[in-house]
Amino acid sequence: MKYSVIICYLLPENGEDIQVLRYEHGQKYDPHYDYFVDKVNIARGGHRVATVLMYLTDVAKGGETVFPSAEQETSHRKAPVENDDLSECAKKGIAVKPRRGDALLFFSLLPNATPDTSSLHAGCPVIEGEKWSATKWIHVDSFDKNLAAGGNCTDLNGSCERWAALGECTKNPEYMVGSPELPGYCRRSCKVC
Ligand code: PD2
Ligand code: ZN
Repeated sequence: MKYSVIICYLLPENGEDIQVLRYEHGQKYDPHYDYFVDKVNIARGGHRVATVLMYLTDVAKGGETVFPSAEQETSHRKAPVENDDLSECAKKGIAVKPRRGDALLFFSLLPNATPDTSSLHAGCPVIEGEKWSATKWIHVDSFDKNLAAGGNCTDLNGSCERWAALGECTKNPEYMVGSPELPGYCRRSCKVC
């Protein structure tokens, strides 16, 4: 039999700072992927590989996190009666009802490190009560490191040349040039590499 072993490290330095979200009645998080498709975001720590979503409150009605494109394994299917508890939005996919103290871990990349389109997810509208959650996004590499900065001297934004001509390298050095720890996005156009 052919098989492969996948080793996935979720190291502390690969994580972004925790982001706390508060949803009031009617508020939601539209469907999205947590992985990025643009070079600039991928440059810092590479793709987001995993998300840990912590629920800080119970929510009386709504506020579920729903995965509309995911397929549930038959062995993990829940009893239909539990569905009564879910909002209409949550019934459109696999849903997790927020419960204070619970955490949801999901992956946005496939084992071959390419984006997993079935990781599409959303926060359903809060129907009753208030929802607080905390998100920890974890990258494939250190989030303190700009992977594109290594030896190659490149711009990470198509507008770098124009911005450099307008004097942005000196007006906005943090973004344009950066520092040795966290190189900027327009190092080539700013002639610092
Ligand atoms: O708070 C949520 O349920 C939620 C839903 C979708 C949070 C995120 N995405 C996120 O922080 O990425
Ligand atoms: Zn998300």
